[in-house]
Amino acid sequence: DVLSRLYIMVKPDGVQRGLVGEIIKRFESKGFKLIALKLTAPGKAHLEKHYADLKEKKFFPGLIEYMTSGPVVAMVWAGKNVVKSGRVLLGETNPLTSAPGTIRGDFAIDIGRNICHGSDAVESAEHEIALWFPEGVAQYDRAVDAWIYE
Ligand code: DAT
Ligand code: MG
Repeated sequence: DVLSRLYIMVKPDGVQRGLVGEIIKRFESKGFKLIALKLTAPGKAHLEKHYADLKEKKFFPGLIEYMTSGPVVAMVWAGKNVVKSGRVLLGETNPLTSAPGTIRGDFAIDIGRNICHGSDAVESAEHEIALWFPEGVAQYDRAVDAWIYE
């Protein structure tokens, strides 16, 4: 993992429930660097691409319907081990087994309303970043990095 990039998406329920700031805050406070951010409402075809590996699952149609029910907030975070670390911040797929202190553990109940997406590996993250940010991401230095990384 080491220096990598992570695709995070506040799902329609997270946006509706006013949890965008809360989710951004957790990644910001941790020390990760925000390199892309947008509110967007893509159609069915785009979300079917995003969740292509789940298209045989019985919950797939419901998942796509939910994901197209309102705008999402798409973002890219960069940092050391950001994929592994991001999955920890997010919690388990099922909020029921997500520890308190995690995003899903603190703010969600149902698996089909788990408020936030996070890439599960470095390769899928890069694939998702290309899908959601074809325009590219920002590149900038942060003076504070010297106080986050040894
Ligand atoms: P994650 O979002 O933790 O990476 P995933 O990639 O396996 O989990 O699934 C994507 C989303 O699909 C997940 O956030 C919620 C939904 N989902 C997964 N398993 C499900 C299930 N058994 N029933 C209903 N929805 C499910
Ligand atoms: Mg996944």
